Amino acid sequence: MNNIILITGATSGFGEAIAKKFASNSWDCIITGRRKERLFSFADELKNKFNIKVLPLVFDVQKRKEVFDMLSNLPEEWRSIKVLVNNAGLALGRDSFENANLDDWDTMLDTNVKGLMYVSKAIVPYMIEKKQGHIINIGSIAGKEVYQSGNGYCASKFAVDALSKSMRIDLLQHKIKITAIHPGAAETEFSLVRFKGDEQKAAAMYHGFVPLYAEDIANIAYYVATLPPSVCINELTVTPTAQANTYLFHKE
Ligand code: NDP
Ligand code: 8X3
Repeated sequence: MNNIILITGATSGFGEAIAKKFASNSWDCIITGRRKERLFSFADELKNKFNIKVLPLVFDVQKRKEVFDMLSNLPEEWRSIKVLVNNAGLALGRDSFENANLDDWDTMLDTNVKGLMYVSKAIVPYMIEKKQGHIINIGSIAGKEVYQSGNGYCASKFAVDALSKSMRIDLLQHKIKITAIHPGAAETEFSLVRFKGDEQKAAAMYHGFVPLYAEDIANIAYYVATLPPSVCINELTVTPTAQANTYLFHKE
């Protein structure tokens, strides 16, 4: 029987790359996202290319009922989830505190924090029952140090850092590993979403240096997930070589 991984937010960026990485190593994948067409065609691609089983589930991690309706009663053959990657998330806007949009704050906190909590709460019972499990939370360097006009996004990712530490303590007795991966600047759809479709603004984020790519994070996720059962990487912060912290880049 293949190992099973569940990845939230697998319709683009890190989530998509993580699914490909694990699928190419014969893991069966539960993949989620809101964009149904993309998710289903990606599921077909994974099945055809890697000859694995894929369960695509369309739901919004912000919606508590949807999360539990989808995940609480998984078919028996999908319940032995070995790895959960809490990846679905976003930034919206980059405005100074006094100008920030309240709806953007709500969406970021509901998605990045409450969504991660709901999904984890729905999946942990399967892990407890099987006495195995590894939860990988995708945080951010923005959850380790703040930056100008990062207010709501930074708060949401600091919460992911806190939750990762808290889950590690509470779930220790169940032998569930918790790893937080905190990436720096990575070229995905992230900035396009943050700047609400403004392609020029999004592209400008990555001018003058080589950013991280989704595959870099996928390789790291695969490495931490395939260490011996007795070894857990608690957290790691990974940046492009050209990035020293949240605001200092060496651009050429
Ligand atoms: P992308 O925008 O490429 O991917 C985000 C994914 O999250 C999509 O699959 C999207 O799917 C999903 N998603 C967003 N909101 C929801 C929701 N409400 N319900 C379900 N799924 C949702 O960005 P990244 O791959 O870069 O981002 C992935 C994670 O990495 C995020 O948590 C982000 O904060 C974090 N991160 C990104 C960095 C970067 O520089 N790119 C750096 C550090 C951390 P869909 O729209 O189909 O629902
Ligand atoms: C994404 C990285 O620095 O743009 O989490 O916030 S940053």
